[in-house]
Parts: sequence; C-alpha cells; structure tokens
Amino acid sequence: MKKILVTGACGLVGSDLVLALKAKYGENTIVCMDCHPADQHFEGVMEVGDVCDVAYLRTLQKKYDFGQIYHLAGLLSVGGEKNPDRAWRVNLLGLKNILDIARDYQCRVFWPSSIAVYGETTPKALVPQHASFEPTTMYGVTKVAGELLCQYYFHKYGVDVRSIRYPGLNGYKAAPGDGTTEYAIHIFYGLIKENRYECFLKPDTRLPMMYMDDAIRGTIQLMEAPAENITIRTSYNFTAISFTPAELVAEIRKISPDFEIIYNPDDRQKIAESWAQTIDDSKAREDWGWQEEYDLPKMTMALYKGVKERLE
Ligand code: AKB
Repeated sequence: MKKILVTGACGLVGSDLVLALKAKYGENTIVCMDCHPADQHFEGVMEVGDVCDVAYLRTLQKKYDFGQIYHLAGLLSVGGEKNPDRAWRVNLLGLKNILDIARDYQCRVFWPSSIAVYGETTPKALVPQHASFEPTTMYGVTKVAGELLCQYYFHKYGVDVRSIRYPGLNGYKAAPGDGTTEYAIHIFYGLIKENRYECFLKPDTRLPMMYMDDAIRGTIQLMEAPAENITIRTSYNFTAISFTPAELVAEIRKISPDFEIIYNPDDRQKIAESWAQTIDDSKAREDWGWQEEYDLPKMTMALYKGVKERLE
C-alpha cells in the first residue's frame, strides 16, 4: 500500500486520526507532518514543515510517494479572527499546494471544511446540503473558497478530493484549538481541575457537535467509499448531535452535581450565532452510509474519562 500523509498531525483531529490510520493500515504507512510537533513521545515518522511551502511538499512527495493525503493543517475561527492574513495563507495557499501535488501525483485528498461556511443568510435549522453561504469570519471565507477550489480541481484535473463540513468536534487526545465550539472541550478541563467553568457563550447557544471517534470513523469511511458514490465534491454536510452549553452542563451535573458554571459571553458569541443550529446531512448518509454512534450522554462520559486520564 502507498504511504498516507497527514498534515496538521498533532492537532485535535490529527492526533486521533493518525492513531486510527496506523491501526488500520500499519504504523509504517503513515507519515505525519506538522509545523509544531507537540509530543516528544511521538512514535512513527514525523516531518516538520509548513504547508505553505510547496517545494518542501514536493520533496516529501518524492521521498515517500503518497497515495493519499489527509490535509488537516489550518487555523480555526477564533485564531483566524486574530490573524486573518495568516488564516488566508495557511488555509487557502496550503490547500492549493496540496491539490497541486495531488493533481501531479494522482493522490486522493481529504480536506475538512466546517460549519463555519454557514452565515447570516443560511437557514438556522436543518441546513440543506445546498444553501446560501455568506460567512462572516475569515475562517468561514477560507472554507467556502476552499470548497470551491476542491470542486474546481475535481472537474478540471480529475483530482479525487473529498471533504466534510465538520461540526464542533470534541476529543481529548490533544489540547483543543483556537475555535468557538471548543468551549465544549474546555469545560471538561474546568470540571476536572476546579469543578467550575466560565463559558464564553450564552447558555442557550445551540451548535452542531460530534464526538471525535464518530468524526474519525466518518472521515475514513468517506475516504474509503467508491468514487462513483461521491456526488458532492465541494463538501458534505455532516452532523451527529446539537446541544447548548446549558444542556451540556445538565449532563455534566449528573457526574458532578455541584459543578459551577458562569456565563460570560464575549466576541465568540457573535461567531457562534452566525452559524447554524442543526444540519440536514442526509446526502452523507445516502452516499457513503454515515451514521453516528455517540449521543450527548455517551459523549459527555467519554470526554470526562478521557480528559481526566490526560490530566493525571
Ligand atoms: C471552530 O469553532 O472554529 C471549529 C469549527 C466549528 O470549525 N471548531
């Protein structure tokens, strides 16, 4: 089997994805890349570099002869607002570089889009696959442009690029990134460290979410689906559960009844309100059999145990 490259391998999604890919295809098949490798105890191949450097990416391609690339490197919504120029460069130039490599060396590509493509003119409930996308964050702008770029490379050059609009993904194997939905992970650090959390969103802010194991399973499922089943070459709507901070707190109080929550909404509230609350992902279910396994209680317990173990 040809080697598989994972960019952004040390991020929240990458840390779980790499483990799942190694378990499925063997340790030696997976080549990790990150600009800031996090873990000194990392086992396997780690290349340190920047996705904006196409010459470097070509050197890697020649060295390893990748058949697939999971291109996860990128800035999230909050990080993107802090540094819009960098978000534009990393999220779009990085993607174009990967698509150019994929075109020249016939690689299959996975690239994550996000619920950040949704904006004020998108329906808030059960967003259909095709709707109006006018995001208000730089992150969302790069995701809409990136989706169109993926579709362009598919039609123009036949690049087999596949994508999912990730909802808020909640895992524990790496530290949460600089995003908006990430409150749903930070809250578990607050729970375990001091049995309290100051939430930057209002209690009734409903957002689409998913437990990381479901997201990883869905991602690999999409990449393994026969090409003729893939009818969407921008990015698939993809969801599992939608909940508010208050609903998550109610679930957490089943573990710790005196858990204290303080609501102190900041700029991130506006970002969250610009996104949708629930999503129609029937295309993903029809085309490649997507089905989630985690509901809110199951996710809460898994995150509690995972974060606790990580902090011990
Ligand atoms: C963020 O909140 O920026 C990310 C996302 C929804 O893509 N978690």
